[in-house]
Amino acid sequence: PTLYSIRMRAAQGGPHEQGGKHISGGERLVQSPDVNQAVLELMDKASNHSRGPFDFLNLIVEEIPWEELKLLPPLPVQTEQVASVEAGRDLALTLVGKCGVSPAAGKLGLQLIQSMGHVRGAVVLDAHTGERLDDRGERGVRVSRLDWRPGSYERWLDQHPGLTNPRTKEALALATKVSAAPGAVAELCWSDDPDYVTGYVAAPHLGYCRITRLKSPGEEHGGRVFFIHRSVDLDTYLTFLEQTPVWIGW
Ligand code: PML
Repeated sequence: PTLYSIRMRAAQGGPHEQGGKHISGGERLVQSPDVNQAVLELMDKASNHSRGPFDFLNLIVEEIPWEELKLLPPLPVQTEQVASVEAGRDLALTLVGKCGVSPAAGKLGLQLIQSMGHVRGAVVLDAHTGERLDDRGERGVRVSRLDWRPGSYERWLDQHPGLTNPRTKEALALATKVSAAPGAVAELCWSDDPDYVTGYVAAPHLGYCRITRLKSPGEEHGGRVFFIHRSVDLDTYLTFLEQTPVWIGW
């Protein structure tokens, strides 16, 4: 079979480039017999999004050489129950700190996500100073060309029966790729979905640490921050996130 990357992004008010508001995005990496099904699932994802309806949808299907594909096992997962948003954010700061993010950079990361509108992608920050390092502006950095290896998510779910939410499926795959990037220090994320308040900190040695409250219900701000070592070559880092095809699994 042939390997294909499928990317979807949907907006309202025209294409993103012409000021349309971002509604939904999705990434798949599947073999030729599964392309139709994956396209349908991405269309469903865009159509059922709470921010919808969209009036513009962009879909790209492109062949990927098999020899470029990397296989990464998913990060280990744990869930920390916290009693309040404050406790959740304090814990997030402590965790990113353990991974090598300075207190100042950690606080900047929290503030940034707290103020993010409907940014499509992530923001890359220097783990030491908190300075923004990517040049992607409003658009942010989009992690692309990743998916679970066929059968692996089902195996993972057998071992984690409580974690059936599709958000966890997607976020764990993404965080696993982000943690494997050269220079990665830690990632901090919570959703911009006003009904979903669980977020996470992920990092190479920490794993994927879910935190049950990182924002208040009804809050529409959310997004992702990637903390990295300043010494890493930014082009190498971004090329890995945007271009290197990765299957999550075994
Ligand atoms: C989790 O439940 O594992 C956290 C998922 C965060 C999802 C972020 C998003 O979908 O925007």
